Amino acid sequence: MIEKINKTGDVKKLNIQEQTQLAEEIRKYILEIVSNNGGHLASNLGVVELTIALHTVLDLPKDKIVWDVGHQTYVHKILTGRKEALKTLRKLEGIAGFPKTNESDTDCFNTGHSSTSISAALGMARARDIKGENNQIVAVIGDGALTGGMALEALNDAGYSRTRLTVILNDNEMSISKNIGGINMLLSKLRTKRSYTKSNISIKKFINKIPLVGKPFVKIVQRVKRSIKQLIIPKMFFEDIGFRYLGPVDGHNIEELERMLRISKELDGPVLIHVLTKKGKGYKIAEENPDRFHATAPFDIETGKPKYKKSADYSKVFGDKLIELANKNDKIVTITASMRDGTGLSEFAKKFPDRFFDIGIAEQHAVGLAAGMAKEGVIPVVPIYSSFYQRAYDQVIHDVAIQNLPVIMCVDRAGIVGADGETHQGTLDMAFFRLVPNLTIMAPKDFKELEEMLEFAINLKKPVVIRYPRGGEAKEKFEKCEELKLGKAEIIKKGSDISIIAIGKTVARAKKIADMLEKEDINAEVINARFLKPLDEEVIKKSIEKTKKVITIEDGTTINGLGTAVKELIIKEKLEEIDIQTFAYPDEFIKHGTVEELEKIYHQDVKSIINKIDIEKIKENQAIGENRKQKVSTR
Ligand SMILES: Cc1ncc(C[n+]2csc(CCOP(=O)(O)OP(=O)(O)O)c2C)c(N)n1
Repeated sequence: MIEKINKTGDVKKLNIQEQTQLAEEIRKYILEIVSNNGGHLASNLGVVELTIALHTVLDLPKDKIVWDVGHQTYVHKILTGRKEALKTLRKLEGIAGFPKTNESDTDCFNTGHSSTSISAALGMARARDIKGENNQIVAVIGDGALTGGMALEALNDAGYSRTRLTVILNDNEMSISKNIGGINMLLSKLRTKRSYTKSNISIKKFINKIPLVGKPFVKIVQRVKRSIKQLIIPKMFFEDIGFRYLGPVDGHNIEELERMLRISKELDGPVLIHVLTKKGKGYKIAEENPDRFHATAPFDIETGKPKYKKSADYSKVFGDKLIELANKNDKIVTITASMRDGTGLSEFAKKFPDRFFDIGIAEQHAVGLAAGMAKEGVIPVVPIYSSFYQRAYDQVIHDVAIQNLPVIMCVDRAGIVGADGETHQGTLDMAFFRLVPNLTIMAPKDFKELEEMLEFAINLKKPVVIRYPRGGEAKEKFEKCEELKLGKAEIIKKGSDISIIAIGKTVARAKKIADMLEKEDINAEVINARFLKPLDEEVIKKSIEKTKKVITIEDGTTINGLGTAVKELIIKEKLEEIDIQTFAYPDEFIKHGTVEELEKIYHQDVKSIINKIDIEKIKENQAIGENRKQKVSTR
């Protein structure tokens, strides 16, 4: 059947049996690709039938599907003319792992972060109504994403406004790990009920039989109707806030799904279809380990084992050190916004279940909650990926920084993350955190320094940001390490020809560049800034005054990072005749590719940086310096 799927709409030509067979073939196809390229497996295997049904009932691109998070769109991509191209999934210049409007007109809205789909779909529905058009707008959102504040804000607005819109709640009981929280409790009650469309019809029949005599009786009947509904569907949350609730429906039964979608098409106002799916469906190993196969590196299909050995990474070092510190200090707690494993907290969660809080995909709440805890003397450590910290910016400012509360904000996946692309790159955090008064901002050059920074942050009793990258530490080893002091940089290597100032993972690059320059008889001074804020102005100024030539290297944006801070220092201190080059990512969104590929493309790798250093000029300056020295000594 998959041979017959070449362009948008081809799936409509298949009957239910053929579509059922297609579902199995698509599963195999996706399994093959993800086992080679890595990617989001379990969520995609779970939505095969749902996506087939959506594409059968809707007319894309006239009708629109907004996919929440967007990690589950591989099936959608196969059904919209990208079957062959999907083999390049997540590769540089290949198909993106998330919806991209520039990839296909059937990708109506870019996503990557959670809980945005209902707002965007409602916006499109309102625009449709303003323009007087009549197309279908559908948001597909998971039960995990429904725990995010933005989704709840949108439900509130959509239900009240009565705008025509379909929300498909793809309920697989999982976020990345098991879904938890009050919304999940509500859904678990609904999951076990008979399909509401069936019971709804019998309620109607029953009520229609009651004779209506006078106004008071109408009120009584309405109340009776409501309480009968409450009896049959215990928590009519969605109906109560203005949605028509349909379901629950078996998300692996294409016929049933198509029937529900057709019903929803006929209804006016907002409709929510509750679809029950299984994460990892059809691949037993993923069904049994849906969290491990949520997002996976390349793996062997037979065994499910990763193809390449994973080495220690910053998240694990962070998690292990946190356990060590928590053993000594029972005030330390940690909060995750649904990223227990990704942020290295699995062991902590097992060891200290009462001091571990998974609060759903709710970064704003995570930081607000931490602020409350810190106010009352508990020490909250909040690891969140860099790009997801964007969500909690106001909480960092309003709840934490203004009150100078000691919350330790650990920014995981800082810098370039690679294959997940522009929505997930962590290049902006230094720029946006640097703006915030009262924050101390640090970045470690290696694992050991991360451990030291974490301990230091816990003792500092102030709001602290520690940013560290995805993956492992660089190959460069640093023998000795200066003691960590607030606002103090570390001089890794003394030199007189050029100052190389770096922060975080780029310190290793700075060291390598200095080693290479040494071969050209250029003596570089290498400074590990350690603190973006407060910057060690004293050490940096002294070095720049000596060398007159400085380069900065950072895995952030050119705007408002280390390079900017050093330039500001040069201006403030009126340092004259300084030649400065800053290496950082340009003012643009960085697409997907491997970290190494992107570093090369954006000229951030060692070779590109060396190529941009004017070695001849440094040698000229050396010669001038030598002449001056000689003149002084002969005088
Ligand atoms: C703001 C934000 N925080 C965290 C994530 C990481 N993340 C990606 S998918 C996911 C779980 C989504 O669960 P659900 O919506 O139920 O979809 P499923 O994968 O189960 O189909 C999380 C936490 C994200 N994409 N965006």
